[in-house]
Amino acid sequence: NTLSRAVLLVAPVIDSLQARLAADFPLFRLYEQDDPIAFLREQGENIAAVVTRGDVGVQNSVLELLPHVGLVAIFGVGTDAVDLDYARSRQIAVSITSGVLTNDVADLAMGLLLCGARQLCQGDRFVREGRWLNGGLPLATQVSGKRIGLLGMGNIGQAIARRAAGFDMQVLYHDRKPVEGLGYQWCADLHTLAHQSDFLVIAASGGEANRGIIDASVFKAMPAHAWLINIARGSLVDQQALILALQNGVIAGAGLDVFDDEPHVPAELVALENVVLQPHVASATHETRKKMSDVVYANVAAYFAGAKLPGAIN
Ligand code: 8YV
Repeated sequence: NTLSRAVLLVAPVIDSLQARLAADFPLFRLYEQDDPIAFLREQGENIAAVVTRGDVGVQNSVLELLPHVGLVAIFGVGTDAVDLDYARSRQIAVSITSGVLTNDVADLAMGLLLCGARQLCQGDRFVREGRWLNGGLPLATQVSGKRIGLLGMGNIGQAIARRAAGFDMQVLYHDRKPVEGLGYQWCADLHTLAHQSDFLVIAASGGEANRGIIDASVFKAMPAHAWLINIARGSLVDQQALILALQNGVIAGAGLDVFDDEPHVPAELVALENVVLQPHVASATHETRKKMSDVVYANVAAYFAGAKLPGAIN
């Protein structure tokens, strides 16, 4: 029965991956259904694997209607939108695309940091709007030699730290415990890190445990000249507190690739000159999205072949 090999795509992923999956498996697209619940009630028992994105995940209410599902393959590394305890209780494997997007995400973190501190977007607008003819751009903030504080020292945090070292930056970090074999200075608590950072960069996982940990008290601990960079998840930041901190000069600026309620970005953030905004694109390069697709496909194929999953996390 071929339908027992059906794959459910919860949210759109890159076309080439959809085409590959559709060529080899019956593929259902949940996001195209007018009535997703009615669709799941009808087709749910045929679905053996779910493919979704890191930023979307899959709700338990969907998994509950898939009695035979055994895999959730995530296009991305974030597992915050999947209830891992529930998946474990149902013996549903969860796979991610670890490793392949690390460099791109670290590149974008440095890009946001440089763009913010060196006013690259302002400079671009300044030239395009013909304002150069009437004088120069206000002075920017130096990056080289400054202190970068990383919240999270996993693969992505370490890749950012290596890049920052190339800018002669002093690297500090906070994580649950010091990461062995790294020469960077570990701070036992987030507020100490915030206090000592010229650039505070969030490279930690989302999820309930970290929800809103970058709050008003953290902004208060940061120096007034400091920048916040977030390439992780919007949920880690109290977005309203960030807006207030930016409006009131509590911190100097922010470079953000992720938000609370994507793709909605509050008008208050859009109105601020000292904010650099990106539409969640840290892993969005041709090269990396191709590798992510290959990993997702490999996990789905391995699952149906009864083989070991290359990206399993549980
Ligand atoms: C992607 C991500 O943007 O890895 C993640 O968790 O958030 C990103 O790589 C997303 O999963 C795909 O759109």
